[in-house]
Amino acid sequence: MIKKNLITLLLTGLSFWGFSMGAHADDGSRLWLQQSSKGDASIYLRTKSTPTTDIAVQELKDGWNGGQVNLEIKKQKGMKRDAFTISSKNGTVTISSPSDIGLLYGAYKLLQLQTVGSATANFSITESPFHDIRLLNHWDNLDGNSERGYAGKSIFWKVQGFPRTIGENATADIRNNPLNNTAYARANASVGINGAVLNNVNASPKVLTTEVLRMASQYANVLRPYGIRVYLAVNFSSPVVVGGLKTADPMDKEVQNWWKNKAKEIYSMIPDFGGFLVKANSEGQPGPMDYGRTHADGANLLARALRPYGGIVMWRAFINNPTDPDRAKQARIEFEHLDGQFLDNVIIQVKNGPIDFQPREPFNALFDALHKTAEMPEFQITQEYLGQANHLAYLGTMWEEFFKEVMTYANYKQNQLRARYNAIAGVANTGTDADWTGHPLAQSNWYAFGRMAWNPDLDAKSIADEWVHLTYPSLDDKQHATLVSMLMRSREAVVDYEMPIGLHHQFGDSHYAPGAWDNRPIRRDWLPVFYNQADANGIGFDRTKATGTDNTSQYNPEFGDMVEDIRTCPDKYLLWFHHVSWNHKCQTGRTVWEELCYRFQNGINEARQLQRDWNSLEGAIDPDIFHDVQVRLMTQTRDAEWWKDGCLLYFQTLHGMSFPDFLEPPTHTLDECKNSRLNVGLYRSPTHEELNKVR
Ligand code: BDP
Repeated sequence: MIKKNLITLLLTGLSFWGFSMGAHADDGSRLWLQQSSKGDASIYLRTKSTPTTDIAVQELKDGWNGGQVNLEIKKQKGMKRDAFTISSKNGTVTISSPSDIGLLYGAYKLLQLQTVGSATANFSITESPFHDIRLLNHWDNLDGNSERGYAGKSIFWKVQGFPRTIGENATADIRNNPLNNTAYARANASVGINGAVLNNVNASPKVLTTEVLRMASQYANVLRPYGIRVYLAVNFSSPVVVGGLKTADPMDKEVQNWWKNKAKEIYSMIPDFGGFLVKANSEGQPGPMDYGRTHADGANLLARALRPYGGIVMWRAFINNPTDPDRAKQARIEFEHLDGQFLDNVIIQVKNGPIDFQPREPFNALFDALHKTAEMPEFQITQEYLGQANHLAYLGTMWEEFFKEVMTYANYKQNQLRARYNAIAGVANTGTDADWTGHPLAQSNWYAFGRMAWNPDLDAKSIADEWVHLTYPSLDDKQHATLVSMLMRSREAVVDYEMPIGLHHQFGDSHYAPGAWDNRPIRRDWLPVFYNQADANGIGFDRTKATGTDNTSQYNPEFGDMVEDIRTCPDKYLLWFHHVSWNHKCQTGRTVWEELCYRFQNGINEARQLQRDWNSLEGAIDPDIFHDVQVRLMTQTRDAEWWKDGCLLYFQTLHGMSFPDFLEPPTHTLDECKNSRLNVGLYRSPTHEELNKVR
């Protein structure tokens, strides 16, 4: 008995020790911001100091291992405010920029070059952002939850903090720890992100109460020196719910005054407030159409209120109340005819693809449909449809594909440059988990978003390479290459087992597990069977002009004609644009049925390869992080197997063909797949609170 207790005690002690030591060693919370300085650099500020230059100087003191660095403000004609030059001559480095924030960006860049190994004695670089407004959208609710957040709770709003203690007791402490305020701001500034929408697009009207605005202003104070502006998502009914008015009709004088006064109040608290993000008349949210008005009437109402202060309105084009039988056409149908009616401080915010953040989508046909209205892409950094925080899916490759497509087929750059405001947004994957993003390797997506928002010409591989250098600087060359290659292959693996050859939206309820058979009596266009259109003869959603919904002619002919013609439509979009027979020959020479089997199997093989690759890094990565990722990769492989069995067994019930020899026989029955509840008990890493308790 005594012996047993002793052993238990020992074991508890050991695991406690092991856990806290491990967590202390590296819990992932430092992100890509590793510090390495010997602390003897000479940093000279050749300009008046500001809170922002103070940070730049401090970052260099903490991190720079070379000799002297000079920081100087230099206005140059045609140079953007955020741009900077770094030049190093015989080891003396000068960072110059037209603004203090440009100096801070330059300082972070210099430190990154040092870690990557390219801050040599003589070099010179100039960097200038392509997008002027580079935003994170946090889908965080005031009650502390985060919509489609898989990394714990909201980093901004406390679970218990709203509405109970809001007001006098409210503190704006990001992640309950004042030190972490700067971690969030530093991480963003280090990749050039310069704005944050602090709350969910499904916005609570309470966001515009004075109490919440006061909290937002505290965040603004913390973020301002890092060049980050605060924005809020607002509910179109706010004048009714918060203001007590009878209507929110944009043509009503009282409503107009209410927004004007609200803007005045906001700017008295947050002088550099960025503006509003609005989801209107979509998925049950109120909007101008409730009053027989248009999107332009609604957006302009808010734009007029913010205009005197330089604020913008980001009006979302994700209108998920389809009037057309094909949801992919909706955004363009809703907005094209309104071109020219929006004020120039309105930007239409468009999801990259026309359906909803699937692992692969062609670009939304609304890009390039508006010629007098600004548009901005919305990416989803949080992996709602890509295995959430369980699967590895580096999204740099997806965004690179998007930029290539819109630059080739939709005049992306020209359109951005002609607009008064040139912006881009990403739905954040941050939460209260110790490592911020749930999956430790999903930090790469936050990083990649910032880098591509700055420079959409960057390739995903070089960003992955940078991120691995910065986050795991102690890997040797071979290990480094292994991790970069894992990132680079990861998203295609997810595509293979979740949406091979353009088959899309096959998700069950939680947007996690397969649901290809799902045919419940709910809205048709929410159901997998609607998107797969599978029966005994064939599969795929016909969006052609010839026989389908004619989504293809919404595109510029160069792209539209290519995907319309089944001979030139790339396999990756085959079932997105075409309904084909199971025996149709793909470009690979395999039939559609064989190709689907081949892709699902490949997805599984790739997931297993990710496991093997990761295992080869054991000992080179902090043990806690190593173990954390190892468990998630195991889950990913398990899920890939369920996806294959679920989808293929279901399709087989329709056509009765046998499985090709190369396919591993199923290990689950279709009934098991239907009841798999894969999303229950998702693995997640400990939150800050839990870690603190253990400590
Ligand atoms: C869908 C999400 C939902 C969001 C919606 C949106 O499932 O949670 O509210 O998009 O973007 O992808 O508004």
